[in-house]
Amino acid sequence: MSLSNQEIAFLLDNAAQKAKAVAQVSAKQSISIKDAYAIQKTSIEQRYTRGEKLVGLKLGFTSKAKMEQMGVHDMIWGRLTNSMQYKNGDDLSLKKFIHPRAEPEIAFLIKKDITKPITLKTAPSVLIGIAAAIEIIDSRYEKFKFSLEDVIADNCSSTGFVLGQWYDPSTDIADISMELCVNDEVIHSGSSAAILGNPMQSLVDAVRLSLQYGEPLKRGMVVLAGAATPAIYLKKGDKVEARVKTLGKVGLKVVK
Ligand code: OOG
Ligand code: MG
Repeated sequence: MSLSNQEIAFLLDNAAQKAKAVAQVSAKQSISIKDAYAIQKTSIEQRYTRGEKLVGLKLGFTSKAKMEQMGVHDMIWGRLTNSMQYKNGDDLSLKKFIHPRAEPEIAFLIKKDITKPITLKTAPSVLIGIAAAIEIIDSRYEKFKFSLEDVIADNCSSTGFVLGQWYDPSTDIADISMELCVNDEVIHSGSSAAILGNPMQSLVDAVRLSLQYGEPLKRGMVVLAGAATPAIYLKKGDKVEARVKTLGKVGLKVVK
């Protein structure tokens, strides 16, 4: 028997809350992209009923490196809530997660409520700042395996993020080096240009999607551009850091 969208939404929310993986939904029943976004919405609404607040959006699969690592082919978007945010340098306890991974990102801080599409040229005018970031992703599916529809329903694996210092929106981020380091060793490196040719394009797309889905970006919200490199699994004792040229460093310490 197939599950309703609401049942899938509750299943995924529960899996996240209990840090216990569930079977891939698409292995048993087919869901459309439209269903998947509806499931994500219902699942995140469960968080709102527990007092969490929407604080931004994330884009995923905006680089070839990420699409290849996860075997999917299209850009996706998910929601960020206040409970997902860590402070730079915080401890990250493995207990809260199933099989967490980290990836280096670029974040944008929105200056005004955005009611119409923007372009690469006008993008900096809607921003307060740009920062280096790390996203923590933790698929609620066993073995971190999913279809595009599965991962959309699962809020695009989003589970945490940490932001570095904000820099001026005019900072040139089109082609800057991005490194993911563990205990000061560079594990993955790439260029921000791997993100849609320019991570600013992620912001343009985030605005387009937010308008399309009727949840426009508001002043104070954060947008994560999507990773330029593959993600890495986290282990106890790891000091994980993103180092982004001109945007500095941001990191977390992984504890039990
Ligand atoms: C899905 C999330 C992808 C990114 O930056 O591309 C993503 C996943 O890899 O589990 O966040
Ligand atoms: Mg990401």
